[in-house]
Amino acid sequence: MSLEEAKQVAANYAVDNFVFNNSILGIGSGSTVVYAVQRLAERVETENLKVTCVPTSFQAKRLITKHNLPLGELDTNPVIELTIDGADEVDSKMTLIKGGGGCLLQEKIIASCSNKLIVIADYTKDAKKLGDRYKKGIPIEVVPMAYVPIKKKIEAMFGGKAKLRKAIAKAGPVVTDNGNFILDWVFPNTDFEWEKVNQDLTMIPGVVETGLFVNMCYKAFFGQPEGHVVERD
Ligand code: DER
Repeated sequence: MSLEEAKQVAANYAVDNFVFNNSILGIGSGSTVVYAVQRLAERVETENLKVTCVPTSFQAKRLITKHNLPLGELDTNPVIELTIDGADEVDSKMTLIKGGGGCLLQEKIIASCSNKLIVIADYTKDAKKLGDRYKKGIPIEVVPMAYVPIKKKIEAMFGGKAKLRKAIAKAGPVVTDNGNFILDWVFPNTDFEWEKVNQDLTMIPGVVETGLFVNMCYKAFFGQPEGHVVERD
């Protein structure tokens, strides 16, 4: 089974087993969630399922409207039953690294307004320790005017290297949906207490949010090469 098929089997499992009629859903960002929205659209079509979908990014909003799913927003739907989202890595304590797609701020806001956050991913995201598999570092969204002092503070406080995320199809840095920059902090191989690290990082003036999701994930589903799904919680 390919990685894409592994993503799809995880996405289908989550949508088929955790999405119920009249749900307010948070829709995450990235490539795995695309399969979840496709499956959701199939269920709406075949079962006349009633759902409202609250996006976590420009990409998620486009995905929802592309599939003619009812679009919601936090103003009118401040409490979300279930958010389905991807992740860059999940450790043994269910701490997530998110933000590989640059959408971590709205993803974390929506996750914080959700009764349950379910992560869907392929088997390469399942790790014992953060950093075992995902080597690009923890994404940290920062106010552009402060990215250099923030970078220096992070490196002084925790070691490693915090790199400004460069755009591919544009000269200069990636600019998020919220108009900010992203520093990818490649951290040293240390047994960090991630809840404390997350708190310390967010206390740095100019840090908007981190891609560390601590104690936020209800369950994670990993599609396997053999075609089945492994569930962790
Ligand atoms: O940016 C994000 O947080 C995405 O959810 C990312 O972590 C997962 O993206 P993928 O499904 O394309 O691997």
